[in-house]
Amino acid sequence: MSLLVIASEAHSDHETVAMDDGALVPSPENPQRAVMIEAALRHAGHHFAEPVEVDAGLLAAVHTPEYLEFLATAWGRWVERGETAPAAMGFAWPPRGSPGTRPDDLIGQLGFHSFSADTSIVAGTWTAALSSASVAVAATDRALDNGATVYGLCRPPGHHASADQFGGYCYLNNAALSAQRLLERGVQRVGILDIDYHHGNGTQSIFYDRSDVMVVSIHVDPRNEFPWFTGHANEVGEGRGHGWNLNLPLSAGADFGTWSSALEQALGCLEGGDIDALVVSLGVDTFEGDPMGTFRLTTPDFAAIGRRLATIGSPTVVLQEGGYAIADLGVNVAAFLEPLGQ
Ligand code: OKP
Ligand code: ZN
Repeated sequence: MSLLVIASEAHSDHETVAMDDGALVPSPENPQRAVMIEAALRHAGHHFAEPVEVDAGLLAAVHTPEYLEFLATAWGRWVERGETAPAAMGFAWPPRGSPGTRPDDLIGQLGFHSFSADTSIVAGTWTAALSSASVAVAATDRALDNGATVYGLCRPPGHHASADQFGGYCYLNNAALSAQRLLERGVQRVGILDIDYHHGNGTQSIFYDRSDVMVVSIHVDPRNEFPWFTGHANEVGEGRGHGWNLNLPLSAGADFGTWSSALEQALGCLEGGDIDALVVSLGVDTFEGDPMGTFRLTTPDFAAIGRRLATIGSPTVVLQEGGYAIADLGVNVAAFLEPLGQ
C-alpha cells in the first residue's frame, strides 16, 4: 500500500565531520542515507512531494531566537574570521553550575549551543537543517489534511536538538516542530513515540514541563551509550509535565521480544494520555546490522512495528531520525512504512 513521502534534495551539501573515540572522521550521518531511503521508497511505489519552507514563527515556538540566529549565521562567521578547518566545532562547553551567560565570540557560542562533538557545522548545514524541518512540518500538514499517515524523510535528524543546542547529528528538532504544528492547528494533545536506538534528549527537554505533548521513548540504557546523561526511567517530567514523559531504557543487545514488550508499554501510556495525533521519531538504528547499535531487530520486525502502529488510528506523522546500516537502511524504512499506507 502506498503513502505520501515528503522529501527534499536540499540536505545534500550537509556533509560533516564527527568526533568519534578521539578521532575526527567523516560523519556516519551522511547524504547517502537519504539517497538510500528515497530509492527504496520509490521502488516500493510511494508518492513523493516537496515541502514549502517552514514558518519562522513555528521555529521560534520551539527554538530560542539566539539559537536560530546562531545556526543561520555560524558558517559565514567561521569563514569571515579566517578559519580554514572544513567544519565549525566548539571545543569548550559550559562547566557544571556555570551561570549560563552566552559568549560573544563564535568559538564560545559553538560550545554554548552544542552538547556533543559528534556534530559540526559546514556551509550546507543551515540549508539542510531548515529543509529537514520543512519536510517535517509539510508531512504534518498533509497528515492532518488527509487524515492519513505521512512520512517525512528528514535529514539531518532532529531528536537530540533542544531549544538551544545541537548535537547527536541534530540541529532543529523536527519531531518537536511537528508536535507544535499539530497543536497550532487545533489538535488538543499530541503523542511523540521515539523509537530510535538513542534517547531523544532534545525532544524530552523541549516538552519536559508541558502536558500538551506526551513524550515516550524506547532506547538503549544511557548508562552505556550516547547521549549518556538522559533517558533514564526516573525522568518522568516536571511541573505540569509530571507524568507526561516516559523513558523505557533497554539493556544493550535487546531482541525483538524485549523491544516489543516495551512498545506495548509505550502504546499503553500514550493511550492513557488520550492523544489525538501521533508523531513517530523513526530511527532504524535498532536494526541487528546497525554499526552504531546493539539491538537485534530484523527487517520483518520493522514491518511488524508498522502493522502494530497502523492499528492505532490517530493521524500519524513518521519522521526519519537515525539508522546507519547504509545497505539496509532503505529496506528497513520501507518495511516499516508498508503497513501504514492506504
Ligand atoms: C544520533 B541518532 C559512535 C559514536 C556515536 C553519536 C550518536 C548519535 C546518534 N562511536 N555518537 O540518535 O541516531
Ligand atoms: Zn540513533
